[in-house]
Amino acid sequence: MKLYYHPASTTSRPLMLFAAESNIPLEMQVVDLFTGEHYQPPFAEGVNPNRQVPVLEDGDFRLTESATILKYLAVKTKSPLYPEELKARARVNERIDWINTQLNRDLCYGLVYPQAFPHHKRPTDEHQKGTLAWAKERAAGWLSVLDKHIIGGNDYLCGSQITIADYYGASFVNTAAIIGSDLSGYPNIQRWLGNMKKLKSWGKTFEVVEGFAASLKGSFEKV
Ligand SMILES: N[C@@H](CCC(=O)N[C@@H](CS)C(=O)NCC(=O)O)C(=O)O
Repeated sequence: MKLYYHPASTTSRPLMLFAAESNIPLEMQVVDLFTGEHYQPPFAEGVNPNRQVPVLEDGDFRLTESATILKYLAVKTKSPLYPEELKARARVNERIDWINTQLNRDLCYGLVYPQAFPHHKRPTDEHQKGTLAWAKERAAGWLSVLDKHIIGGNDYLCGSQITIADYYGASFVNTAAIIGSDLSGYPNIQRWLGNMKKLKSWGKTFEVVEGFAASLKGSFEKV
């Protein structure tokens, strides 16, 4: 199987981490988002007209959407990190959907990316300021739900056992570090991320995005 990805991509890192930790042999093909390779043929025309990573190819079967790819890899490898029991699996799916549709929209697309990536910056200062203010308030609300209700006293997003939802969520939540937030207002999230950072492949998976974050200058609106 071949994975098109970029290590600075939030949606690629859960797959990188899961494949590395689970010893899934993937042919790893970097698509250089920083030089716009994803806007050029053959990627843009042939591989993914959405012009985004990640993309998985399993023979002639091609799959986009990070959450779908993560579940596909987990099922294909019969991973214990994606429990088969109906309700346990539904809980994992619920967490992944929540991360992808709620937190991602306001924390990543609303607050972090417009400050970190020039092509996400809004066209005027007023527009940028309004976008950040809107997203900051909502991201704080989602983080509070995550901290108090989803994680609470648990070690992981679905209870005491690590699942693919943790692999997925950790990449998205950790984007706060790009804008210099240590999430100190959210002790349960900090503890959970601390658990995830103990995975042996965490350092290698996150080193590029950490380097990118360190290269950013200026002050940021933070959560
Ligand atoms: N819904 C897609 C979103 C993928 C996505 O947002 N990819 C970003 C990197 S994290 C990308 O390729 N961006 C290209 C760009 O911003 O030009 C998924 O979950 O796979």
